[in-house]
Amino acid sequence: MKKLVHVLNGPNLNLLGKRQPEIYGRETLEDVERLCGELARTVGLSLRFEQSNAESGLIDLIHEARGEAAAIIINPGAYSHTSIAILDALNTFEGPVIEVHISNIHKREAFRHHSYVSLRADGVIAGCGIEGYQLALRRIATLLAADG
Ligand code: CA2
Repeated sequence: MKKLVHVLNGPNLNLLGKRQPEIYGRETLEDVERLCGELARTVGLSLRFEQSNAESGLIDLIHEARGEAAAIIINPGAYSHTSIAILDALNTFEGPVIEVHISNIHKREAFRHHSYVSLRADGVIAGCGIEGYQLALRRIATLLAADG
């Protein structure tokens, strides 16, 4: 039975590839899902790929992951910088968590430099474009393989 990884995306990421390509690139969230799906097959993992524009929606998805996922990859969008509630939800999840940011948040406005989610994340990837999701999935595959 393949282990399941939840890939969760926060607010406005449904617009990926449709606005601000100079920051976020030209690929869409559907492209990200396809690329992650291909890599998941290669490394022997199953994926559930989700996006929510709502803080409560992301929290509900994290709660669902508690019951079914071995690991979470999350790009919480702007909630990274504001949401203690999402941090609290992630703290109830027992498996590995990798935080992804498409842009390099440390090269941007000061308010993006801090992430509450990083207090829980086992790894953080920023500034690698959408490739960051694949890097995160590779890291998850390593961590889950080590876990047995
Ligand atoms: O770099 C990232 O992945 C971010 O998590 C993206 C968030 C931003 O608030 C974080 O500081 C960094 C914004 C997501 C908005 O996504 C869009 C994508 C395309 C067009 C417009 C928005």
